Amino acid sequence: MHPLVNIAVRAARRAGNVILRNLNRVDALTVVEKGRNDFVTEVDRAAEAEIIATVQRSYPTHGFLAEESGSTSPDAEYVWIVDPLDGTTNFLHGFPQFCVSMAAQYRGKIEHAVVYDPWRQEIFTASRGDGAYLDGRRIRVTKAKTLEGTLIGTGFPYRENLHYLDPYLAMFRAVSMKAAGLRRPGSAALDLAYVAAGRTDGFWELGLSPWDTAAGWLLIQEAGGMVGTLTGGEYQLGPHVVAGGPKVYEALIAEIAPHLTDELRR
Ligand code: 2AM
Ligand code: CA
Repeated sequence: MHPLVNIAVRAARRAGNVILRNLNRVDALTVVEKGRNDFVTEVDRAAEAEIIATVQRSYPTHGFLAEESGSTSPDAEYVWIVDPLDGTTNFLHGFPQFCVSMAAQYRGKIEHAVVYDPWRQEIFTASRGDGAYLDGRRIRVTKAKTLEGTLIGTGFPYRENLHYLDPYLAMFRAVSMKAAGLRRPGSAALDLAYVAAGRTDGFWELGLSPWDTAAGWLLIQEAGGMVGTLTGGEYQLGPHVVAGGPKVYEALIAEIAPHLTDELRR
């Protein structure tokens, strides 16, 4: 395992421990809505601080792009793209589907990825050119040739992405006519890791952030899959993402493309 991945695994496990420790406290706080939201921010921040401190202890010059603290030393050779708690809504409800996501960029290119599911204690890792792994065992995307019989992950638009709901529902209708099933687990980084592991055949979602997709992107590429834009263009950490094994990826683009608005095409 590459030394950077080793450190990232350590950091992600520590963040995961922060998250799990606080999961019990969420139950006690379900009464006050505002309190709950503040509390999540607190957990996010604590997990993120743990990650940054762990990486910086070994690599003091590395920069970060993290969901809570934003961008620090963006011009550093190595920049970590970090989501300390992906699946916040799930976490808040005690719905056990959330993760820690970390990707290491070297001169702008993602080279290493770690996604950690603290509930199941599953660790997904990848380094460019070295394959993708789940708990140290090699993983691969599925070999499905068409959407028939496939299980496809997705995410519904919400909050500031609600204006995508109509085109999204048209895509949803088209894909559900062909696939065996659709799932909306609620943690994009983990959803992408599941594509890499062959647990789902493909995935698409609109309106994501770089820290939701950076690690999953490399995991899927190293697992033999494809990640791209809604028009099948090269993915560059933009908000809309389609992913899958090569054939399923193409099939998803074919179902999605007819429903794109001008905004979604960009
Ligand atoms: P989060 O839990 O870290 O917020 C669920 O659809 C996925 O979308 C999750 O990975 C979630 O990450 C992400 N997400 C939630 N709110 C978002 C927003 N306003 N913009 C972009 N992504 C969001
Ligand atoms: Ca996220």
